[in-house]
Amino acid sequence: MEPKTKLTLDQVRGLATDVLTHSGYDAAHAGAIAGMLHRCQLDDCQSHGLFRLFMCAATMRDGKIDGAAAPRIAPSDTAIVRADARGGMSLLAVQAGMPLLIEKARVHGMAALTVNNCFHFSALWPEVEDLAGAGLAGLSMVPSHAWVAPAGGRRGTLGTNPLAFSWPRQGKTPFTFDFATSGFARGEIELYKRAGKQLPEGVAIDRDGNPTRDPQAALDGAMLTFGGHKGSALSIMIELMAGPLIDDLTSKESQAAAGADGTAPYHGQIILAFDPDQFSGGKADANDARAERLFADIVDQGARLPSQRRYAARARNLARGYVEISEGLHRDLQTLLE
Ligand code: NDP
Ligand code: PYC
Repeated sequence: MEPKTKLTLDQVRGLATDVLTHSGYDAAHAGAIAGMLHRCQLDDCQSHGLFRLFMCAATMRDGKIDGAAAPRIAPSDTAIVRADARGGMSLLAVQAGMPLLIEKARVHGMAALTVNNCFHFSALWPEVEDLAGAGLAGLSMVPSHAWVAPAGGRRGTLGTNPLAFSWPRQGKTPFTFDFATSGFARGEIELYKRAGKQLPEGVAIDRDGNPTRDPQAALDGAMLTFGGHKGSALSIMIELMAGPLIDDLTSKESQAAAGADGTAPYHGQIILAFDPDQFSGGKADANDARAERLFADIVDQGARLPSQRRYAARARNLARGYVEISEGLHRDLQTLLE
């Protein structure tokens, strides 16, 4: 067991803000990124919590990102909200577009927020969870970099391409899932490497196309999709929906356009919002009860709902007022302040 460092929630936000400001992000971007890292760390999402500060700092050092980019929302009469991140990190553009996305979903029944020209490093669940908080079902996806081989292939073509979904529940935390369509997120492989641990079988192949459990060989070779051809097809869908559909880059194109290894991918994002009341013809309450019966049938047999671990971690960390990260990670993060 790695030794742990305890950080209060204020210390998490403070450390993130200090590193981001020191790296060259303006106050608005630093605040948005620190807020995202704080939410992830609060829920013990280690691969996309404070650990992501290395990627944020490396992206700024690389010189392609605009750390002060002010997003623009294009005027629109349709159900599509188009946000241009203008070469900055995605989060401010998402924040700028969210209120209009929610408004349009309530008017039209469904709406989409597209974000173009953004660097992207983050988890997707906070954004769809916020939609559920507004009473909407939410779906979001992004490509990343071409680290993942398609089923039957041996070469990185697809991204780790996360898919996140959230469903609002009355008086309860929403049903939410958020996962990479690769067997492991790249961030998770990096954490295995830091901890000196071997990967499980089936996550990656090495440069020669042989199965490997060695994290470095996996990073140098190609990652594999989860669920064979099924995860591969979902990953291709994400390439299309958050790439050509919205006039933005695929993972392979992002890799060519973005900076050096370790920097954030550069591409687009799509977030879809659905209004249950409009879709059900005004019968959201009755259908809500049916959804609850579905959830009950799952948990009654001892299975857990996705996000149950996260919500439990959030409640525990809020109650005790601190989170834990590995001592080595905490030490290494200090170097970003030098
Ligand atoms: P995980 O494998 O950690 O978790 C996937 C999902 O499955 C979570 O919602 C999790 O809920 C749920 N889950 C896990 N175990 C069970 C179980 N036994 N029963 C039911 N549900 C379960 O996610 P990944 O490592 O694939 O992804 C981690 C993060 O990385 C995501 O937030 C993703 O957005 C981010 N990411 C971002 C990328 C980017 O380009 N920006 C690229 C790839 C990933 P719980 O959390 O409660 O355990
Ligand atoms: O963990 O695969 C990943 C990832 C890519 C970009 C941000 N996170």
